[in-house]
Amino acid sequence: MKLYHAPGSCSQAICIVLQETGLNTEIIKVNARNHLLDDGTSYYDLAELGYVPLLQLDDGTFLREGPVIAQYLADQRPESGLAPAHGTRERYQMLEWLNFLTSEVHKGFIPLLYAVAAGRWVDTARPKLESRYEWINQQLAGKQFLMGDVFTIADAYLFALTGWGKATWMQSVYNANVDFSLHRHLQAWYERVRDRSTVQRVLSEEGFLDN
Ligand SMILES: N[C@@H](CCC(=O)N[C@@H](CS)C(=O)NCC(=O)O)C(=O)O
Repeated sequence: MKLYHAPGSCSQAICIVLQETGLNTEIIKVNARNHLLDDGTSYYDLAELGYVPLLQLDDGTFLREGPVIAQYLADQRPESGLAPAHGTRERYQMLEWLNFLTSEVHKGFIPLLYAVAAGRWVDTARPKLESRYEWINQQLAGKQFLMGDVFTIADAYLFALTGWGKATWMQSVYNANVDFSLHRHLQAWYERVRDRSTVQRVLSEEGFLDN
C-alpha cells in the first residue's frame, strides 16, 4: 500500500492509524502548497481534487476520504480495537464521531487556517468551532478516549485536527488559534494521546514534537 500524505495535515491521523496497526505502507509526501511530489510530478495526476489523504491499495486502486481510509486500515487489524466491529452499536457511535469531526471540526477550522483570506468570517467561525470543542470537552469527562477506555481511529482524527488549534503559528500569524485552556478533559485527553509511543513516532517524523 502507498499513503499520500502532507505533514501536519489531517492525513497525520492516517499515519497514527498505520503506526497503531503496524501495517506496512510506503508513505509518499505531498507538498500541500504546490501539490507536487518529491519527484517533481503533480499530485493532481493521481488526485483530481488535490487533497490528502489518498491510499493506493496493492491492487493499484485508490481509497479516498480520511475517515474511510482510517476504517479500512483499522478493519485490516480488528484485534487492534481501533474500530469496533461492523454492525455493533459501538461502530455507529464511532461513525457518529467521525462524521462530527469531519463536518463540524475539520471543516470548521478552514476559515481559521485561512484567516487572512476569510476576514470577518473568522469572527463567526471561531466561536462555532470553540463551541464544538467545549462539547467535546464535556464528552471526555470521566473517559480516557472518545469511545471510553479504548483508543480508536476517532481519537487519531481528533488529535490531528486539534494540533492545528494549538499551533503557535496560528496565534502568531493570524491570532486565529483556539483557546483550549479551560477545557481540562480535552487537555488531559490530548496529552494522553500525544504521549502514546505511536503518536510520538509520527510527531517526530513530522518535526512536530514540541506541540
Ligand atoms: N474530504 C477530505 C478532505 C481532506 C482535506 O481537507 N485535506 C487537506 C489537508 S487537511 C488538503 O489536502 N488540502 C489541500 C488542498 O485541498 O489542496 C477528507 O476528509 O479526506
